[in-house]
Amino acid sequence: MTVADVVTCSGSMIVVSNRLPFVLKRLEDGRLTRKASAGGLVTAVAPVVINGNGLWVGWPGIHLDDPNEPIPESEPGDITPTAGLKSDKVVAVRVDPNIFDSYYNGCCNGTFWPLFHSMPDRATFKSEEWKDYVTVNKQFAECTIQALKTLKKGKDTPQHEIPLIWVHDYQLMLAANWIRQTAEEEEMPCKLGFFLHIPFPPWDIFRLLPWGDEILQGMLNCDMVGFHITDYCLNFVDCCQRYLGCRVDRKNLLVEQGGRSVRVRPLPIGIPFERFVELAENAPKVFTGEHKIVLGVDRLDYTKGLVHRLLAFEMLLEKHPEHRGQVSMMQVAVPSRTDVKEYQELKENLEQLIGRINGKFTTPNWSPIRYIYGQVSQDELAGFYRDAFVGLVTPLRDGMNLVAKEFVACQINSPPGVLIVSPFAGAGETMHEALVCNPYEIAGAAEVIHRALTMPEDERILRMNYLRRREKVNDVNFWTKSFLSAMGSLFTPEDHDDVG
Ligand code: GDG
Repeated sequence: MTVADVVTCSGSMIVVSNRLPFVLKRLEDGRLTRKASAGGLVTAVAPVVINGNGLWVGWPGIHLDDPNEPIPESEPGDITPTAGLKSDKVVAVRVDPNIFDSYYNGCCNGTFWPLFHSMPDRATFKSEEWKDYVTVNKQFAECTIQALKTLKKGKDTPQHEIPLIWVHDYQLMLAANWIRQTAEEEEMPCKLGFFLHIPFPPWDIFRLLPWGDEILQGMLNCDMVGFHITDYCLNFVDCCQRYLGCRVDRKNLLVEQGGRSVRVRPLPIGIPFERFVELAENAPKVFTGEHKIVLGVDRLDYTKGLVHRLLAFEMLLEKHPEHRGQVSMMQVAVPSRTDVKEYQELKENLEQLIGRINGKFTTPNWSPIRYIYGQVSQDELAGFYRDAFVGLVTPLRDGMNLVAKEFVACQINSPPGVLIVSPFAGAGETMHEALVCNPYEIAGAAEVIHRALTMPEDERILRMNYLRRREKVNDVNFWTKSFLSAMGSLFTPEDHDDVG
C-alpha cells in the first residue's frame, strides 16, 4: 500500500456496530482472550480508527457477568488489522443477557432481516421484542456518548477536527436519536453517519412495520444515510415522504427533517481486492480438474436462494444431459443463526434435496453436488474461487453480496470462468458484465448456467477483465474513502495546510 492509499479521517472516528471487530472468548483458566474477525469491513475500517486515535463501540460476542472486567489487549504476535486497537479504544456494550435474545434473534433477525429482504411472510412483529430493541439501541447510544467524551472536543473545535460517528446496520437504526440529543445538550460537536448493509425495502413492504416512523426518524437523526445502491436510497426517500410527510428532493437525494437536510447516498461496498488476488496466487490447487465446478458460497440463510439454486442445477442436468459426468456443483454453506428453528429447517431441507439429486444422478465416478456445511479457511476459499468455472451467486435478495466480488478478484487463471449474479442482489446492479439469472425462474436459471458452461473463451476473457477492473478500483478502501468524503471528513493534506 502506498502512502496515497492510506485512508485517514480528518477528525477521530468512532465506529458503532452490533459486534466489535473481534469476539471475546473465555479460556478454561478463566482468562478472557480476543479472537479477531477477518471480514473486509474490519480490514478497511480498523486502520482508520486506529490511525486517527478513534474508538470502536460494540457487543463483544459474550456476556460478561462482572461489569468492571477489563477488555483484554490483543495476544502477542497478533498481526490482524485489529491488533492495534488498544483496549482503552474499545467500548464493550454489555447487553443484559435477559433481553439480548429478544433484541437480536427476535427484533433484528425475526422482524427487520426478513422484512428488509422483502420477505414479509417470514417476519414476526412483537411489541416486547421491539421494546428490547429500543432499550439496546439506547444503551449503544450511551456507550457512544461515553466514547465521544473521551475525545474531549468542545464547541470551539475546528471543523476538520470534529469527530465522526459511523453507525452500522439494521441492529442500530435508532441509536442516532439519543446520540444526537445528548451531544447537542452537552455541546459536544460530532458528525453522524449511518450505513445499512442490507436492502432498504420499497414503501409497500416497509409500511407493514408497526414502528416504521420511529425507524425513519432514528435514521434521519444522522447527517448522512448510506446504502449500497440507488434503488435502496430511493426507497428510503420515498418512505420518508410517505410515512413522515418529509419534504424530499429525489434528484439530489435529500430529506428535510427538523430543519436539517439529511443526505442520502449510494455507497456500494467493495472488497480488499489485492488481498484476494494474493490469496489466490498462493492457494494450493483444490480441485482435480476432471470436472468443471459451479461454485456457491453463502451463509446458510433463506435469503441466499440455496434451494432454488439446487433445483436449477438439477434442471440443468435434466435438460442438458451432456453436462452429466462433466460438471459438479460445489456448495459451501456457512452455519448461521443455528439456534433459530427456521434456519435448522432450511438446513434439513437443503440436505434432503442434495441427497435426492445426488441419488438420482450419481455414477461410480462422479457426483453432481459436493456440499460443505461449515467454514473453510480464507486460503482454501480463494482456491475455490480461482479454480471454479462458474461462480453462481443467486440470492433471492441481498444488500450487496461480497462473494460475487471475491470470486472475480480470485479469477486469475487464464482463460477465466464466468460469474452469474441475481438481479436482486446489490452486486447485480453494479457488476454489469456478469450473466444475470432470476433465481425464482428455475428453468431460466438452468439455461443461464448452461450458457456460462458453454461460453466461448474470448467472451469469458472480455467479461472477466471488465469485472475485475471495476472491483480493483472500487475496492473496500475506496468505499471507506467515499464515506469519509461524503461526510466531509476525508483527510486531504491541502485542506489542513489552509487551516495552518
Ligand atoms: C451482509 C449483507 C453485504 C463465506 N463463507 C466463508 C467465508 N465467507 C465470507 C465471504 C464474504 C462473507 O462471508 C459473506 O458476505 P456477503 O456479502 O455475501 O453476505 P452477508 O454475510 O449476508 O453480509 C450483504 C455485506 O453485509 C457487506 O455489506 O454484501 O448483502 O447481507 O466475505 O468471503 N469466509 C471464510 N470461509 C467460508 O467458508 N473464510
